[in-house]
Amino acid sequence: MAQRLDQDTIDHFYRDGVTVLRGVFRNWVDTLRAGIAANMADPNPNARIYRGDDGGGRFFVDYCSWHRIAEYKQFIFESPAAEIGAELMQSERVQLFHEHILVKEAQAGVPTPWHQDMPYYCIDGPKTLSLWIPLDAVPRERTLEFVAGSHAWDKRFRPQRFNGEPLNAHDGLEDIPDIDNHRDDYPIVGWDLEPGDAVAFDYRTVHGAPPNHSASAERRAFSLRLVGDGVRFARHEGIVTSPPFPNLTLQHGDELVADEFPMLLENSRKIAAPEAVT
Ligand SMILES: O=C(O)CCC(=O)C(=O)O
Repeated sequence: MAQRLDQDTIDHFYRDGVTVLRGVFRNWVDTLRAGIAANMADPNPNARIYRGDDGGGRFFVDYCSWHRIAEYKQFIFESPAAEIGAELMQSERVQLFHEHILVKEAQAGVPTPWHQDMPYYCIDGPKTLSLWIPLDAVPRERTLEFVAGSHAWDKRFRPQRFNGEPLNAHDGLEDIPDIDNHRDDYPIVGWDLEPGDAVAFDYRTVHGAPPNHSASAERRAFSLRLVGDGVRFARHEGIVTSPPFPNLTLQHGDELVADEFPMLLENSRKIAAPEAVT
């Protein structure tokens, strides 16, 4: 398998827990835009819509639709995402965890609060990757931002819904620090992005995004969640996860073997979509 990423990019991902990949999904922008349009026309019952106090555009969030949205399935199984995942995670296996779409319509006055992804999830393990793919140009002032190096803090912060409600009232986790009021204390990074670029980050890296104050431009993003070698199912009694994956019968510590999480690549070999979902 030909190497797609240079060593500096891989080193950057390991050092900072985040890196930018320019143009890697340029040929998939139309497919993903069509998928998001289909998804927004037919959302899951648990899709969430957040609105700011000023009555501007919506912040639309949905996930786990890849088995019913043909364009998502095509992207997941046919794009170079799995190969890129193998290189960045330095992993023999790349498995789908899920996809997540995050659309901030023009004038959506809702920030994405600072958070880590890992504490929301029913998994644990060393090799994780989100590929956040913008489908509109995103200038620096409204891009997704990261605290460089926070993947190595050895912390798990309390997950909250994007309106600030905690996901679990009593999870024993600590609150995320007030980064917005102490921005100078943190190494915050973010990039101007073009459609089809991707920001690649570890599930432990702290990140957040400002509202979309543009008068007319949407900010559509497709976030692909991949996992690599050594990731296991993690169930904590009484704790709600997001996504919830209600049909899983896995036990805490099990390997992540379930139809929800198809293998995409193993030992450099790409795996086709399972028949049941093609
Ligand atoms: O798109 C956003 O505003 C947030 C994205 C995010 O938190 C994620 O992809 O994990």
